[in-house]
Amino acid sequence: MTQNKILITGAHGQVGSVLYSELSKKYGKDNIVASDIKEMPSADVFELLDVTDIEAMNAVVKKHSITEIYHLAAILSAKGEQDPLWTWELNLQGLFNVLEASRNNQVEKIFFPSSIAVFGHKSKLIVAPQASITDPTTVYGMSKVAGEYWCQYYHNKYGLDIRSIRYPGVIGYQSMAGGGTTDYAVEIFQYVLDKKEYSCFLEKDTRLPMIFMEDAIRATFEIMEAPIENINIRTSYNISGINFTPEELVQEIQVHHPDFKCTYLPDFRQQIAESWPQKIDDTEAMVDWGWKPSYDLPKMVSSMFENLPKKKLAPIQL
Ligand code: AKB
Repeated sequence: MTQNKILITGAHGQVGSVLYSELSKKYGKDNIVASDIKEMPSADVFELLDVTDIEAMNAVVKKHSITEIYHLAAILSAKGEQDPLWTWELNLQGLFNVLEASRNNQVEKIFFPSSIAVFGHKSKLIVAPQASITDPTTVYGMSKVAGEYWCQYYHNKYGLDIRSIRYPGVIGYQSMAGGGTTDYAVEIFQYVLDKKEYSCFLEKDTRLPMIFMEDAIRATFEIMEAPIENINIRTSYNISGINFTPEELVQEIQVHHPDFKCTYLPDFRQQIAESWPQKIDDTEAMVDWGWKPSYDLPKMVSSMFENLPKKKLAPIQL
């Protein structure tokens, strides 16, 4: 059996950076090629890579004889609204380049993260089913819906083994979120530790699906390691972790820090959040590849406080 050589795009980002360290533990640092448009001193093998540049993408895949790609490079929902055309270009051209470089260089497996941003007002927003109307309100969501179908198309037409998850908002102590609508649930913890009041950009009763980083990474590994015959959905699987409102999160934080205060000053992200589901139905992921979340809200908040003080969150700029 040949050793996997894994390329991560967007390795500097919130999820990419944690995937980098977890994949390094699993396969050895020498076998993981981190790439981003910003240097990453913690990576042993690093490539400065603009995913919209097909020649550069092909060159990196060839140079390292890449067998798997985790394509994390993307502009998220809130940031994406500041420059819709560039968001579309980066998110879609970046994906096309990954798909083409994979097809032309015998890459065996690809991971493409989709998002709860694929849903919209016409979707069932109390609990979004797997097979749902998708009518996204953001260019990020539009790029993820289109991306899901392109992944399915490359699987059907060229046999590429692309696997995908619709991530809820990801919350972790390892890295700062950047550019998303669910970011409040990460940022708030740094304010607690700095003993500062937090002004939340969503209304206190806006319920959204979220997932703790450990669960998100485990789900990613589980879908990537599942036998190929178990992957029945080639667009993207719903996965569910927790769901809560800002007010419920604040109440749980106050169990640990009773003096913590939060005010609510909704901005444009409120409209985006209102177009997303409150919960998502992940029955297919459970049935097909055994998905099961392990963190509820109290366990997640406790873990954040156990781990955060050791490491101040370094803000990530897009
Ligand atoms: C965002 O808020 O844009 C992301 C996501 C849910 O995909 N965290």
